[in-house]
Amino acid sequence: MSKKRDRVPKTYTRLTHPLVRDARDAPFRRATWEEALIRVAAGLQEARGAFGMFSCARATNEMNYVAQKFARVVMGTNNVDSCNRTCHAPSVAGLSAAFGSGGGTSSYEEVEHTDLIVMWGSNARFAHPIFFQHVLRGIRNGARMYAVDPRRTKTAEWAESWLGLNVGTDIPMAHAIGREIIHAGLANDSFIERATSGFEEYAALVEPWTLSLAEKVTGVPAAAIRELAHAYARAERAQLCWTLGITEHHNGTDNVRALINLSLLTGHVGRYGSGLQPLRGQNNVQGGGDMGAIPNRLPGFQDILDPDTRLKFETAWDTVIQPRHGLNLTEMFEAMEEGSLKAVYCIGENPAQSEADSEQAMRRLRALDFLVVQDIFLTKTAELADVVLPATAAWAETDGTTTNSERRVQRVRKAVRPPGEAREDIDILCDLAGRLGHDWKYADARAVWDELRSVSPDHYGMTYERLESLQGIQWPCPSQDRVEPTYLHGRLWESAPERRGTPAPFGLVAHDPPVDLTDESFPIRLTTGRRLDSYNTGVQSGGFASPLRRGEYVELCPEDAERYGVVVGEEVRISSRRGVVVAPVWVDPGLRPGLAFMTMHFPDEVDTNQLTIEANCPIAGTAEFKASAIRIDKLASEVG
Ligand SMILES: Nc1nc2c(c(=O)[nH]1)N[C@H]1C(S)=C(S)[C@@H](COP(=O)(O)OP(=O)(O)OC[C@H]3O[C@@H](n4cnc5c(=O)[nH]c(N)nc54)[C@H](O)[C@@H]3O)O[C@H]1N2
Ligand SMILES: Nc1nc2c(c(=O)[nH]1)N[C@H]1C(S)=C(S)[C@@H](COP(=O)(O)OP(=O)(O)OC[C@H]3O[C@@H](n4cnc5c(=O)[nH]c(N)nc54)[C@H](O)[C@@H]3O)O[C@H]1N2
Ligand SMILES: [Mo]
Repeated sequence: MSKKRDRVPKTYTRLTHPLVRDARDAPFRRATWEEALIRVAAGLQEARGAFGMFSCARATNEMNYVAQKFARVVMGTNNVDSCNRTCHAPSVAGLSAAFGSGGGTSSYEEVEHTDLIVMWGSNARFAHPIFFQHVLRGIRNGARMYAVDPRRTKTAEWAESWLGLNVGTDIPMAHAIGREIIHAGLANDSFIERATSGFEEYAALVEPWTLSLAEKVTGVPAAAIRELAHAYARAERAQLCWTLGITEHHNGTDNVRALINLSLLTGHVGRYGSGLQPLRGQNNVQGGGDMGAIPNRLPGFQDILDPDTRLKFETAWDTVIQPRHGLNLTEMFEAMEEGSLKAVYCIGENPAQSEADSEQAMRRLRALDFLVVQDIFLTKTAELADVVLPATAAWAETDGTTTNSERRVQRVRKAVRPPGEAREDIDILCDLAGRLGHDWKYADARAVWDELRSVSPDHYGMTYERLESLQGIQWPCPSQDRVEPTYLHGRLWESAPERRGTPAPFGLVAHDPPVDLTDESFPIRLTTGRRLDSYNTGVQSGGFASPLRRGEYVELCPEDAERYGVVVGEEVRISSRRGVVVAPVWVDPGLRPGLAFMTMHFPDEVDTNQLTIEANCPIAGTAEFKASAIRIDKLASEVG
């Protein structure tokens, strides 16, 4: 066995005191909080009009509420966003376009009481293990499961049928399923008639997508596509779950719309056990968006373009809110390139390693006039900063709430004393707000939450007492004396048209293959994602050896390993049109010829994002992490 299998990934040291540098190239030195915050206040003061904030999807709702308020009130900008941009922004955009609200429609328990579970572009066994326990219970209760994923993942191993499609062919797959449902007479005509719009156009759009054409494009046998179509349409109740295999594409929002169409066609939405579940990424990425740490929405997912909504917040916050969308994370990086964004306040994000085309991202971060990073570890992004502020870890050292993928708000509590001089994110933000002329006093997290409740009708009914006694509450929760159904959009099933509300439109979306084309020079399709044993850029999960984790490898199917003459553990050079990395080979029979897989978990050892392409979904701003074109070369042949 190769020694490399025992590599221990980089250990990050916990930040315990502020760091500053005296010149751009000077090393960090320890500073007092007073000195560090004076510097940050000066840097931000200078950056008015050219400022952006990255907020932390691992931190609490309360912290995200204060962070977006800081951007909007103290800095006068809507340029505030988070890693939601790199993962589920297309889900939020697609669901909002169809139903007017961006949340997943069902609750976890519903997969236990459903007849069919479709896991589409989602490796929940690895990435959502708690949710997957509910899935397993559903299967035990008799539900059938289908997996649609280019790789035969651990999730797919539990499925009745695995549809191993080519990367980036989800729209052809969905359209062929839609066409088959229509042609087989399995569409839910009465639901379509009452609750949707645009069916005729949709039927015409999918008409060319015969099963045999779909087989050609997706690589999945026609019979398997037909079987899924019939199973989904015939099921009494069905849950369609998707994640990044759908969203991390240059047309991620279109992909999401194509899946939503299937629920509209069959009526699998708005009922207990039937719905749509985009399983969100980081523990509080749902909450971060709900709290307004996104450029187009105020807290409670309220529309920033609506004058009455703005007025409500302007009154509550005694400020003027810019009547336009701010820049999202992707656009902020573009604005850095143009020079119109000069300062960034980065809280609990590591974009130097998590952005697609990381060389480019690092170059842009380096070119900023002022970068302040507030984190619990000295990340690669923090290494580029002018000032580094040590925060407490939300999940064990802070009081507050977080919101999971089923929209459930739950309490988190301070259980551990933070190290050194680390301070809570909210405390740091309020201190800075004070230095910049805004006297914010919150006695505790609950005071922040109560302010949020006063401006967000969907959260109004969730007092801390109720959150504690009910062990979490799902939004919407407008009333203090009842809880709403566990699923959304029941209105679509109302018989009275006025109670049914706006019909949900079919999304008229067309197939558009990945941007980074494979050709003779770059013949292999690389898709990237996750493993059970590691977390994102590895900052929080690095530093320990485990028999479970293997460090970074480029995974190939056995046939390709043989074709390239490489064996497990052998280091190879992996090149894309953007960069080159070296990593050892792993052989995974769950892959298919022409398809390789790498993670994003060990960027200090192998920076996978040097290979990925910054081809962004124009609606959501999410990059095509799931499809780049690469070449693999033996290292030995180079030398020889
Ligand atoms: N253990 C662990 N859990 C995590 C994380 C972690 O780092 N480690 N990160 C969290 C975060 S931030 C997120 S966003 C979630 C992500 O959770 P997931 O989205 O489930 O994770 P990924 O592995 O990125 O991608 C899911 C699947 O998409 C498939 N895929 C790739 N291309 C395509 C395609 O074109 N079509 C289809 N249909 N499928 C495709 C991949 O083969 C992969 O199995 O996980 C969260 N949970
Ligand atoms: N190749 C490839 N790249 C990807 C993806 C992919 O599938 N493939 N997926 C993308 C996705 S879905 C995501 S979400 C991003 C993740 O991208 P990032 O969010 O940039 O990466 P993380 O490693 O999760 O960084 C989280 C940071 O938050 C800090 N932190 C944790 N808790 C707290 C807290 O309470 N307070 C503060 N202040 N800091 C805290 C951690 O120390 C860490 O530095 O990566 C994206 N990049
Ligand atoms: Mo994510």
